[in-house]
Amino acid sequence: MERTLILIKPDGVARGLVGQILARIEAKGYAIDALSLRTATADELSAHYAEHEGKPFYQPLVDFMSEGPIVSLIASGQGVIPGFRSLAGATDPTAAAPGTIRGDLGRDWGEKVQKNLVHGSDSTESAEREVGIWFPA
Ligand code: IDP
Repeated sequence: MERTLILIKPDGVARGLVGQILARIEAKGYAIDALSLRTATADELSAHYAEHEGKPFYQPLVDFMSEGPIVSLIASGQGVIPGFRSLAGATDPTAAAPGTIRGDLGRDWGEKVQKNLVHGSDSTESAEREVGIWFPA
């Protein structure tokens, strides 16, 4: 069964949106197979965002992701990788379409980083790599 790695970022947890976001994932028909709430370690974040290292928003992104607890979860179901990215909406919450998590619930962005509530893996390879980072067991 296809699976993906989803993060509810510190802005989503701080704003009390965990329940609403999980409800959207479940309402779409995806199963939640593992779930954890805790503050990410520096190693987890540098591994997770390795592809962005060197970009101007990299350090602000890592700082933002360290601001508070995050929810990491594995969701599964047919087409869950593109399906969750479609539920999440465009990276910029202002541009994200209404009906999506970012479009309906997101608004704020940092000076240097998009505070856009959620992350979802973008391919099978990313999903397996990211599951290994967040759920090493
Ligand atoms: P995605 O989360 O929509 O897949 P990615 O390109 O993987 O977007 O970027 C990872 C995260 O880095 C984004 O969710 C966002 O928080 C931040 N980000 C990406 N591009 C920019 C940018 O151009 N400016 C500021 N923040 C960005």
